[in-house]
Amino acid sequence: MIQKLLIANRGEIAVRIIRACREMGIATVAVYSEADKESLHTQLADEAVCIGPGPSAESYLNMERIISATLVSGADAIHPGFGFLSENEKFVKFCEQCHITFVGPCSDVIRSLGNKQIARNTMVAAGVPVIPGTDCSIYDVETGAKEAEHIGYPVIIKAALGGGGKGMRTAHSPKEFQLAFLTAQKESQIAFGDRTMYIEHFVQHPRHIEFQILADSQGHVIHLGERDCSIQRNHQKMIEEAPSAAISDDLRKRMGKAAVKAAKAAQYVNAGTIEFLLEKNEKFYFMEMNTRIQVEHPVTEWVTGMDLIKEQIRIASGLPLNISQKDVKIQGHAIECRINAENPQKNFRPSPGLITGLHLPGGNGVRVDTAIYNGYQIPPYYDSMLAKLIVHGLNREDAIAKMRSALGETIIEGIDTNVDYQYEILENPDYQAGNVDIEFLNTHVIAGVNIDEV
Ligand code: MV4
Repeated sequence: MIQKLLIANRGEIAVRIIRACREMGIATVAVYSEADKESLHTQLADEAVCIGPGPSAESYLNMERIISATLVSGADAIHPGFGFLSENEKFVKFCEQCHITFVGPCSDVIRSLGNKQIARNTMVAAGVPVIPGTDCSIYDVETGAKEAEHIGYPVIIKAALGGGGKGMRTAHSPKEFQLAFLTAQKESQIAFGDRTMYIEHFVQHPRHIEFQILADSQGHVIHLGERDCSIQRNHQKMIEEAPSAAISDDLRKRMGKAAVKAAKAAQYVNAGTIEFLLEKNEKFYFMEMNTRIQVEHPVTEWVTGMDLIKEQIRIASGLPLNISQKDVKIQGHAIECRINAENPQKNFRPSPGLITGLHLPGGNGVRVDTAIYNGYQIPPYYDSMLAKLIVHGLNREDAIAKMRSALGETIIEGIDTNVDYQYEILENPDYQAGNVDIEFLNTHVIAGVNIDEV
């Protein structure tokens, strides 16, 4: 069993991991940047090591400093949280070479799934439904245009090493293809140093549905149901919920089977997420697999009663899963709203600064995951997410009512936040009817904000 864990992250996820360790009797080491000296994770951990200046590249992304901090503190494992080095194959390889347990899958699996073209082919071979598209890497625009003609327009051109929307362009007709391809490829070259592209049919107005899976090192794989993450802006999720209003028990069984098949095909170990696109006619397609714990994991925790961070740590310690698929029951409905320091009226411009007043909600069925406190100075260097507000109700309607109450009670003074914007989404009749897809925020005016206009 892991004795001492270093958390290579900051903010609410670092705090979430420290709390899980404390419950499990595992000692914790925080790493922090000079800008995070007063941060909650720095104060809550048993030990804390400064790893460099504020900018991430010099601290939370600095592999040598993080490995050194691990060895110096005598920690035997690293939990990467999400973002930063969590899906960095090179960092995980580094850990493996230093005999440090990485809480996540091994570097080979991260590399195979990080290349979306390879992941796609793995899933085709395993019989997991994928979106019609190319089965070979595409490097030049002429070959690409021929393939696009064959697939049928509209198409989407994606970078093999992409994900989260980078190096991705759509083309609705042959006329648009050349510019879209070259733009996506150039973006991929700059962001990933790689020109490998692939092409798929462009699925219009789908939902984003992702399945949580757990896989142990003995080869057992289970799924914990889905999260509906359709409410997003610029590939940043805003609201996530479990279960999805669009998924019947029968469809959940079929998608869950596909998710487990996908994880097995990838020889996956630890907690992972299979992303699908879901069409109105219940057709679903594998999109990519995320190899980290995700921001929105609490909604799955609440409908299944499990602690996903503890499960990750147990799996990384070599323990087998102590439940099987038939033990997984989805109970009630959970919703998460991400509270960001940003101004929706000003194109969601980030709003770092001093928190001068704070009241967070609580009570029956309300959970707040955050690292902020009254008097906390939000540094300008990192992600704008301040808190996750999570509620659990008997059903979706009940959960929406709880979330409206919780958002209505929330007071964060000194900076701009998206709390009112989130409240307005929950008031929207289409949202309340469960009538959502990935274009929701582009096709609805929320709090006077039309995203396509700003
Ligand atoms: C797609 C798609 C439609 N058709 N692929 C977005 C990021 C990356 N995970 C892949 N993405 C998409 N791939 C095909 N063939 C639409 C998206 C997409 C999207 C997916 C999920 C959630 C939000 C999204 C926003 C824009 C585009």
